[in-house]
Amino acid sequence: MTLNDLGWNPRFEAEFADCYSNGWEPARLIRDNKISYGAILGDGTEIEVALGGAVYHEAETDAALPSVGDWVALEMGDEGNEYEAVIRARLERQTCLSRKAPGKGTEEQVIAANVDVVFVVTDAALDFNARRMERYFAVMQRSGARAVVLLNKSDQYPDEAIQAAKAQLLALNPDVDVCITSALDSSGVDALRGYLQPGKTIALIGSSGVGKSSLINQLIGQDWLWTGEVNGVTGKGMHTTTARELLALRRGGMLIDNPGIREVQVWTDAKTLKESFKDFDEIASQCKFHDCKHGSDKGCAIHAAIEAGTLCRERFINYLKLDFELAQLSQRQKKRQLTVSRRSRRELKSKGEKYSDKHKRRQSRP
Ligand SMILES: Nc1nc2c(ncn2[C@@H]2O[C@H](COP(=O)(O)OP(=O)(O)OP(=O)(O)O)[C@@H](O)[C@H]2O)c(=O)[nH]1
Ligand SMILES: [Mg+2]
Ligand SMILES: [Zn+2]
Repeated sequence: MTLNDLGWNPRFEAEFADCYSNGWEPARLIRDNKISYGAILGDGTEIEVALGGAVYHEAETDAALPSVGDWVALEMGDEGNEYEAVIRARLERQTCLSRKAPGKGTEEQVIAANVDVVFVVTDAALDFNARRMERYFAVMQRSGARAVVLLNKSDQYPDEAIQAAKAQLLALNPDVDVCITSALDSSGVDALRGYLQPGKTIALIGSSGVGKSSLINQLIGQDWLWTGEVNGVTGKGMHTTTARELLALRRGGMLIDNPGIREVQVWTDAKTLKESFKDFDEIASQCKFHDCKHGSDKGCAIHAAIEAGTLCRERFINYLKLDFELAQLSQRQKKRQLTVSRRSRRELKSKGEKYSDKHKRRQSRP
């Protein structure tokens, strides 16, 4: 195994020049153990590494901390240390798959770094949700990775249902690849092998229980990962994946297994959102007024298209929802910045008061 097999390229090599002169070694992070990380070296050795203080302190947000898929510079430790090496730097991400952290926060959460292809796993009916897929597409558009949707569990659905789901996906995003698979009878799995190229990283995402770990087991030809029997009562997998993990395949390519995603919160900006709704923009440009709110405005082309059946009403509503979420997110971010700067001003002020108090006292001394 070489660094290139793990995704190393001339851009990383150029960025690493200074690190080499420090005697550091490149490695890719394959597991996040919360207090330590798993890393893989160019020769394929896996080691446990600790996060260096400087990298931790320089990270302004959680998203800036090293994540699975990141390339890092390691200072190798002496034998007998608790960790075999320490992370001294994280290289710039060439692509980054992230979403907004769940809940009311405004933080970006990194799913995986330096990913080339994302397999979004769903099925033809039970898990399938066109609105959720739109969110995935928005997330992926921003990531820089190529999107492939897997309609898994094809053994459980009639062909008509599968073809209908596929047609719906292509209507939402004509550029997406759709693959029909079954991890049970391994049909369609061979077609996925084409994406497994030396040095290329594939991340699998999707709801819990859709078969991400089962598909990976099929692809690597071993029961490597735990997969879950779905509990009949709770509907949840019992051996559900709890941590993301990067697997480097001996015959080339890498796969990242992820825990099931419950909510796909969009971490994107208005520009990217617009790109994922290009067709919508084209229609909107024909509205009579350029600042049309597509509400009850006169001469609204969006409404005309919905009436004529050329634009899907649900898609329009979803766009408005996403737009609203983004507006709220940016408002919360602004508010946070405001409170942070207010707080630091207050701290400065109180420091200043303390200083002038001391000063006064000193002056009043005889
Ligand atoms: N019938 C059928 N069952 C499948 C298929 N793929 C997976 N399963 C079953 O679905 C259940 C969940 O599969 P997993 O591979 O654990 O799902 P997962 O997406 O990794 O789930 P999380 O780790 O919780 O995110 C297991 O019981 C699998 O055997 C398939 O193609 N057909
Ligand atoms: Mg799993
Ligand atoms: Zn309009």
